[in-house]
Amino acid sequence: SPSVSDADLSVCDREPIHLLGGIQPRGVLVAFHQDTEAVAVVSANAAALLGAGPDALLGQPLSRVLPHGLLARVEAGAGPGPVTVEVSGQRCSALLHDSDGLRVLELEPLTDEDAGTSTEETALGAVQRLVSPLARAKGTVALLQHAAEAVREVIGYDRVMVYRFHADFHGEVVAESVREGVDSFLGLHFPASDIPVQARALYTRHPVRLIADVDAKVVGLVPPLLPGTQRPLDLSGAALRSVSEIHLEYLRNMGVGASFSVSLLKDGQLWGLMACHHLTPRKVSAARRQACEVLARLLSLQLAAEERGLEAAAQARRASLLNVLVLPNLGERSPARALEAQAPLLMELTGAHGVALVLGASAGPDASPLLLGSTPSADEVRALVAWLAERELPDDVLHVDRLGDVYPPLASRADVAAGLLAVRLDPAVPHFALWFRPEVARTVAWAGNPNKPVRPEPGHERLRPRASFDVWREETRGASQPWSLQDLEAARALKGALVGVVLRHAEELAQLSR
Ligand code: BLA
Repeated sequence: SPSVSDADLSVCDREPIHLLGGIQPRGVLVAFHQDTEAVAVVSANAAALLGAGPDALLGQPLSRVLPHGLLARVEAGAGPGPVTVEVSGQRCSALLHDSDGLRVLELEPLTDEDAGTSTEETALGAVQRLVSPLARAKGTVALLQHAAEAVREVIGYDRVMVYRFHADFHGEVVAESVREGVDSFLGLHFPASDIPVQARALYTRHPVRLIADVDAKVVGLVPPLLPGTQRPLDLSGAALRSVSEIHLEYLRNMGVGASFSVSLLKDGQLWGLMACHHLTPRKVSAARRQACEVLARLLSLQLAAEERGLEAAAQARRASLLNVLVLPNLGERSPARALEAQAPLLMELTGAHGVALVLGASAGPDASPLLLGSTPSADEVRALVAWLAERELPDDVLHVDRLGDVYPPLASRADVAAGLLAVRLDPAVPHFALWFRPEVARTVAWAGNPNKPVRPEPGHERLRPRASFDVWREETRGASQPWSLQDLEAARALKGALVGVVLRHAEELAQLSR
């Protein structure tokens, strides 16, 4: 089996993807000094558009290299958006940004599809197409679905996904639009290492990237290192930036010919990506990319608002759950029976798959705990409670997402009890409410093999992206989804309510569980 260690994966996190010193061949890059306009760096393919190669161009004032007035037009262009210009008889989009103290101009010839209309028209048309369905969408899922469909219409890709990060930065495809006959990735989960930490940081600052052809040959920069820094030109903000070879291999392994992605931010944090695949190489013009960026910004704002609404709704739901759970019990002759009947609510309260209530004399050595949903056996729960009773529990709560690490007797029961949220209900006697969660690997559909399996060839020591999946599976083995602050709050609130019930009915409970 492929052997990929954590060390290999930390290499991924360290690859300086903004300093790879190359561009994709779909355009030409020229960096020049702001004051003198002297060309300082140029891509090796410059002759294709500029009529002369790096040797002839370096040190020349850019105004002598470019058609008359072109640079002024680009500089006058509105903000960071693309401007359409004509260079060597080809209509191109021009983008300008600053890096390493230089101005960086990127020229990309337009495809026939886009050459007929102005950049502004293309962008405006796309934005209109993208925005109007958003305004009509009700609810987050519908919103994301509309966004995926609209983006697919604008860029013409085979598969457009909304990829959402979880707290541990592994991700899930939560909405998708695919061309008929193309495999769906909807609902699949991918490990955090598929989009390493420096890539996530870069994508937070620069929201759009296009890999128009995963097999395109990288074009080098001349000179390869800047004299001042002795490093390649920083391409963080460059649209033509070439990408990590590891990632290209990953895309090829998935059967993808082109990849385009746009960041979704919430309160300045990376919330997810619109991740788009075409099965064969396909360009997306700068204008269409910009339109998608506008969509992503609007979507992000709307998502943040929806999320706040959802959080409020979830709060309200928990509060009403507590009322349903507790109110009848207060007058109820048989609170344990009442709780049993409400098992689904009790589990929903904390998002658990099982609950054990150890109340009254059920905590005694021979009594049976009340077990609801997927839990360890009564004997295992009794032993666990005996262990818990000996422990100092800050605030009367223990929550772990790897129970097996702190309590080895249940290490082999990650199928039901990888996660434990325990609340001690009474300081004097060992009364507990215990919520259980199974290990993550059992609760999510992970994408170990979304398309083609990757078998490392013998003697091939390089890290294979799909092999990272096995590492993740190892990492998540024995671990549940972590308990959220809201889960803990809900458990504490239930404790407050249950304590009253327990005290009132201790005697009756004791009889019941005998
Ligand atoms: C980048 N990885 C990315 C990107 C995506 C993914 C979307 C952004 C670049 C792009 O738009 O293609 C991952 N793509 C996915 C996922 C899905 C998808 C999860 O469509 C699911 C549907 N990748 C690995 C491993 C490494 C790795 C093991 O699997 C490291 C060794 C690296 N991924 C990696 C790197 C980048 C990346 C370095 C940055 C590429 C760049 O921008 O230069």
